[in-house]
Amino acid sequence: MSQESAMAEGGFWRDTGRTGIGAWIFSTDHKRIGLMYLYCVLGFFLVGAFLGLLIRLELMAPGPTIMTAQTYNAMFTVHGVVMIFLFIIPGIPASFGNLVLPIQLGARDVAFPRVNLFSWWLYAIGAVIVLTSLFTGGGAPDTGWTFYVPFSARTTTNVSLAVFGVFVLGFSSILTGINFITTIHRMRAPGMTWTRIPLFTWSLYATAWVQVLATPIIAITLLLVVTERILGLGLFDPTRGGDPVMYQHMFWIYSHPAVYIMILPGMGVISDIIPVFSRKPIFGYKMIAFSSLAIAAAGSAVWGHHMYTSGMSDLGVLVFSFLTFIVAIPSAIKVFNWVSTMYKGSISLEAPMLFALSFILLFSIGGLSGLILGAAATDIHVHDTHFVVGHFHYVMFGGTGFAFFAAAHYWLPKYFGRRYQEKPAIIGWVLMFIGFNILYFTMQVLGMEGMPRRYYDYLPEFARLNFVATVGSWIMLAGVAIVVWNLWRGLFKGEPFIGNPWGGASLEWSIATPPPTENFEEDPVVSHGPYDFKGAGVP
Ligand code: HEM
Ligand SMILES: [Cu+2]
Repeated sequence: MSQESAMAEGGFWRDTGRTGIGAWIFSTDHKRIGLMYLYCVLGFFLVGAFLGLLIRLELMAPGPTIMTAQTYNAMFTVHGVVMIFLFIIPGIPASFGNLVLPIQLGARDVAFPRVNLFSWWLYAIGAVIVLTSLFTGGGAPDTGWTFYVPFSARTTTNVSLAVFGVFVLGFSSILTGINFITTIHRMRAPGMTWTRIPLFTWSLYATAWVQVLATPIIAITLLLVVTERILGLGLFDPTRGGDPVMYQHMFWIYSHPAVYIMILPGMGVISDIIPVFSRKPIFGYKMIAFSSLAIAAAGSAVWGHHMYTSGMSDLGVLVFSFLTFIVAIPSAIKVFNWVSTMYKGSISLEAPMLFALSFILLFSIGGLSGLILGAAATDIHVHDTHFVVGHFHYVMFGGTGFAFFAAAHYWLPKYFGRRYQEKPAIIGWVLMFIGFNILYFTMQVLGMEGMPRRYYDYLPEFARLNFVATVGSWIMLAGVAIVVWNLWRGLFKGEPFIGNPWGGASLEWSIATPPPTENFEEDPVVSHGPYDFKGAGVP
């Protein structure tokens, strides 16, 4: 079928069978499931961003401004829980992973399409439970997203229901991981050798192992918090012989690897975009693929760097600090290879590339501030200050968040058959980028000057920079609003997007736009690598 006739037929949008909403929430088509995830995670991102705006408004000036201290505690907790568990962990793998991975492998769907649909249902149910916890019981949880004991065992807010929701979300994540691992092992088209797998899919492979191996630990940990609250088991409660530091170990044994669930898929997006918009094969393909696995493996052994000040032996601190520095090596390899790919390339600065370039810069700033935190001596100075908040926003939002929007501009036109307008995309990106740096760089300075995190109020000497940070949040969110609105309008009403306008060489660019229900008219036989533009016949 030619590109034009696929467009006329509407590809997978025009599925036979069910109609209406049933055609979506009961569909096992990976593309529909990917889009359902996308709408959900984007919705939660906007909710979380709105809460973030309110937190910054409260902190705009010293003293109480727009909310009480208790509301403030609930605000930053819910902001964190929504952003971490509902947006950034499932964000790229569940939405773009589902949309793109099977096609990049030359498969008609994932290995277990029904399990895939079940994962989405678990995600939706988990999300509903988490949201219900805000309005029922003793009110929205106020513990921070880390649910640290002993406070989380004692507070009368609705912690039990919230962590139960997170527990359900964990199963969704594990099942997606199992599905992707199996798909990558078993469903590759003839000729799709391991070294011809596009790097986005490679990054999802590494991510999936972390999802499968680490997520059960948080599930158990959160169940223990519930038993602690309901049965008073005393595992973590020192007055009953328990150990609160044990909770922190269990929490971070999952939650540090989880930061790699968040960032690896983002790095995969960047690895796919940079070569296409530089018109050059990726530099060091094998090193990038291998470094994903190295990050996943080494990153699972560094959890203790969150606990330098919680009480452990000096030797323990030394070992965790050493291991933390090792993780920086494969991350730096990736940055080096992206930059080398661009060297002497023919770079075109369209929206996906602008988001990808800003990813590299912002992620690098975040990673370098991670080294300051990873060195125990400097960490003791900035631990639990706004420096940490700045650090993880640089990696999570500057990294994964920008990669999410890079992916949206890069791949979504392929699925919708229409594209956004370039100019508003660029204006939105500029505002996001400027506002972002005003907001989070200021936080890092505030942290170094000693402003603690999660406090309702602060000393007058921090007033000016807090004001600056709040203004930054407005600029950034104005940018986000323009970007989202432009994407939304463009994908439903924009000009047609047909063929292979970016000039990609991986398989998703070889099929019709929008893709047909079964992805491929005929089973593909792969004869070239994902960045072999000549082999793919791209000029
Ligand atoms: C790869 C992406 C990364 C993400 C998504 C990430 C995310 C985070 C988050 C969410 C926290 C705060 C946890 C809390 O609420 O207490 C944090 C803290 C920390 N991060 Fe990262 N991080 C990343 C990379 C790194 C790197 C590369 C390093 C070091 C080389 C690092 C070192 C640290 C340390 C030591 C802390 C603890 C700081 C403290 O509480 O005093 N991180 N990170
Ligand atoms: Cu960590």
